[in-house]
Amino acid sequence: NGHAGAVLWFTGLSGAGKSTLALEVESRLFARGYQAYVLDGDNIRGGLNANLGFSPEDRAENIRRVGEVAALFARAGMIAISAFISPYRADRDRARSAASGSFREIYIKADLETCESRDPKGLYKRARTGEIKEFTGISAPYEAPESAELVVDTSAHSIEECVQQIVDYVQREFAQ
Ligand code: GGZ
Repeated sequence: NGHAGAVLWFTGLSGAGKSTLALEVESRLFARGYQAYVLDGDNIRGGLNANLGFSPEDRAENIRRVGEVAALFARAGMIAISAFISPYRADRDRARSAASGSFREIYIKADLETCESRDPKGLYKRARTGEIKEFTGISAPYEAPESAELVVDTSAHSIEECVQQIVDYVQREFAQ
């Protein structure tokens, strides 16, 4: 484990590709000898953050806890890959402060129309009818990053191209 610890903080809309890219980047990095681990809704919202929903306050608390956990992973020498919408700039900035110098914000960018047309779980449809309230991009805000270290556009590039872009970036920033 010759590399320094780091936090790769993915942010983007539901359906932008955060989890897909995070899991693929994790396995590519692992194959190159990095210790990488994905934090996402699947392993955080079911357990540590099971008491939180999607109000602005709960999202802030969700991101605060994830930011602290990701910082601990980095201090343990790992590459933590966080894949949450994290819609509020102030919450992302707080996560950055928690991890200090090892934090890199990666904007997984896709326009709302693209995300809504993908709609893999039918959530946008349910948000449009009002069945799901406070849905990011429809009835809740998303504050796009203004100075992300890396922007990956999944509506313009294939998954494979996006994965490669991120892995190349990590190898440049956090050499073995
Ligand atoms: C946004 C929601 C909502 C609402 C449920 N708004 O695409 P998904 O389904 O699989 O991932 C989304 C996930 C968002 O959770 P996060 O922890 O990443 O959000 S945040 O960072 O804002 O705390 C989506 C699903 O949960 N989901 N309700 N109202 N996404």
